[in-house]
Amino acid sequence: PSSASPHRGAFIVLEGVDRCGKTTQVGLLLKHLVVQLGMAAVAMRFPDRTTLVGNLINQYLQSKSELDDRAIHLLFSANRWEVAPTLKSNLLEGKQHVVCDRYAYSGVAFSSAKESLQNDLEWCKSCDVGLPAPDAVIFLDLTQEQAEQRGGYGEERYEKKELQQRVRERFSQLQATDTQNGQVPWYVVNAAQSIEEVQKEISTIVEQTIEKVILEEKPLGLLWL
Ligand code: ADP
Ligand code: FDM
Repeated sequence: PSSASPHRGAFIVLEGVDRCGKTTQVGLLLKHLVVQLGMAAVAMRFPDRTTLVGNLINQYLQSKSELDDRAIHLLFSANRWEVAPTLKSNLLEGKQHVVCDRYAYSGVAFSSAKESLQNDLEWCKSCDVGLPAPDAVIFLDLTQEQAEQRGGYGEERYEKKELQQRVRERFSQLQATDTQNGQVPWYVVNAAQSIEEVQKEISTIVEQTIEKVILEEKPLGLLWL
């Protein structure tokens, strides 16, 4: 890691299907950056269930309320927009690296995996256009079959086999268009490895990303613009 003083923090997003290990890895990565490397870093996650909008999302995910597919999609997006000022301020004023558990990619992948929205990928994306763009998306890749073996699977609304399989395909599609546009680099990590192996791969990617952001004085990008 560079010893140069950062002009801003790097924005790292971890994505993947449910149970792929995002929560585990965000915690380990944060510890690595803060404790081992002495950097300023914070963790964030979406949905952020602590806000008013997040509360509505939480009720929906726990099947305590019903909402139209477009309405819940807009709430997930609104949840990012309401937290975006904090996200930006962490990166730009606080100069802290942000390690984020899920982002707009989950938003589009889950909504557009639903039958009612399967032909509306562009509409799904449009709500999140212009949000802060990540400097790297780390995709923890795990098959639905492998995810199902892990603890706690099936508790919430979206933890169903067919939907999760379509979600995984949508992530691939989003990776392909991001790669074509050349704005946000994606890194696919095999999440079926041990926790330590996954962590090692993630740390390497993140350290390289941070170095690039600092050395090239990379400005914060705008998502899908
Ligand atoms: P997510 O946040 O993506 O849903 P979690 O980090 O909560 O995933 O992990 C889901 C479950 O799988 C937890 O019980 C966790 O301890 C376990 N787990 C996480 N990473 C691994 C791994 N590499 N190998 C085996 N089990 C794992
Ligand atoms: N999810 C998450 C969405 O459907 N749209 C979104 O924009 C986001 C951020 O919410 F099934 C889904 C993905 C997952 C559920 O996520 C809750 P966590 O990571 O389990 O809290």
